[in-house]
Amino acid sequence: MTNTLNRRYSPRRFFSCRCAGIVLTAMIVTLGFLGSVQAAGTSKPNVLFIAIDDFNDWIGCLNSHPQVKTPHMDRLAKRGTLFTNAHCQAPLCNSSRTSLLTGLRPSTTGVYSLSPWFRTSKKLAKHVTLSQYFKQHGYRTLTTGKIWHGGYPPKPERAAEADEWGPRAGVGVRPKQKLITKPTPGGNHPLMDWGTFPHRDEDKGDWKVADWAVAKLQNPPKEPFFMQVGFFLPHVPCYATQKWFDMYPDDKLIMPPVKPNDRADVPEFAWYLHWKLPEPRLSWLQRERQWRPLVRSYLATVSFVDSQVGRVLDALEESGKADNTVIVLWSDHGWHLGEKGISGKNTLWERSARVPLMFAGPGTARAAKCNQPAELLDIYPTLIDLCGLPKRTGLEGHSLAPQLKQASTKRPWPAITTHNPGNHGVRSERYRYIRYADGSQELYDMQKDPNEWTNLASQDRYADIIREHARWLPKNDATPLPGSGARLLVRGENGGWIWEHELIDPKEKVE
Ligand SMILES: [Ca+2]
Ligand SMILES: [Ca+2]
Repeated sequence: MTNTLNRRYSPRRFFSCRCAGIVLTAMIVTLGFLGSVQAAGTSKPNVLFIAIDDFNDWIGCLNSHPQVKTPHMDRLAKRGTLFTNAHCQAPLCNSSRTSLLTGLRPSTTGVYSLSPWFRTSKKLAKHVTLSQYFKQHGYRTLTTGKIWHGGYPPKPERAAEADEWGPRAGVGVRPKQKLITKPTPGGNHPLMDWGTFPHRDEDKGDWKVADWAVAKLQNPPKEPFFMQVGFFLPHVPCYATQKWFDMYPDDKLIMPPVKPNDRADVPEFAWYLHWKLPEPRLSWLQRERQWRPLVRSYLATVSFVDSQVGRVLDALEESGKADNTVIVLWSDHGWHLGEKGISGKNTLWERSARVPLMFAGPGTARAAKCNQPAELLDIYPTLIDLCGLPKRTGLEGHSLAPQLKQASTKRPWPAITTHNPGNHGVRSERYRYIRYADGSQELYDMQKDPNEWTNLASQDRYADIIREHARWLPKNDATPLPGSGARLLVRGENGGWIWEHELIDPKEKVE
């Protein structure tokens, strides 16, 4: 035995083993060094960041509408991880996007309404946004379509936010007159329109946005890229060509479940969050026989925008860069199509807050579904992690990298949605709790009551659950930034409530 040992570990053999070990160690160190050099250079994953506007959870992979057809987004979900319980931080374009792109809650930024541009705030003038952070770490930043809201950033400030700017968001070709002949409530807003409109798909704003992204992917920059592609549909006006409507025959259309008098157990204050809007309420849609056409048009434009996502995904595949590109797809908030008696957003219910959110590419498990609560706010720190950039302090979201590796990993935080100071929805795995600025509240058991038909907040036996959710409410509600206006709701000096700078008359009839 001893001999055998001695033979095996003779000084000569030991020496040669040691030599090999040293060579091996040196090789590992060298390779490691090369690896870190590469990580600092071209081998960093690219990012394809796809935003969709006003897109609720009617996406095939979430099974929220039995008829919706979104084959391209569904295939992306299969390539990566889908978050089935993801929520926006604000049910409105400007506030939601500002939150996601700054990594800060609306209750921190004071951006609650459709204005202002957040950089008008002294505190945020130098705040490093998501794309700026990537630029600081060697990325080429490209952006097209609707990423920020409306005309933001103002033209002179664009170069500071991204290196290359493609076409801005737009409806594209439009009919000479609105297709809906009866004026819509609240001033017959030109965007409040929908229907089959004969034109070429190529003439749509979203087609042009996809075109630009495809061209860039065919000829990508030398540096790793951070490419933002923002689609406008299914935001109103929901125009699509006949072929998209043919996917949803009118006589077979399944309408969303709506309960009569659903708002009987909802605080009156909830109306104040969407007090006067251009989006018609259900009563008008029913009276004018526009409910079905709106639902059908929404579905048709969802399928059209899905096809544009497909064009961009195909271009990424063809570029050969798909395996080294992190893809994230999200929507800025949901949209009601009759539920709770309204159309549009501006609510703290699931229909307004829940959004599609999925990641694919390096660092993400394939064909995975995560039902932990997630926030759009999490996108910023998640992308930092997936791309190996240095961690950033001061962000209010939490990286979803652990859930992307293992979808069942608990995320110990609920998802919080805020609409104007003091109004918050807290979504846990099971419940949605809502607290309004006047102190009124709602609680829904989302497992037993996914349509949020029964408000449990007044039942004593839920007091502990309410307390548990209420402790997550943001502690400070930032004062709205100067220049806030459209969709702003604040308390007046004399105790009344002020909607868009006008005192609400509580006696005014809501229908
Ligand atoms: Ca939006
Ligand atoms: Ca109800």
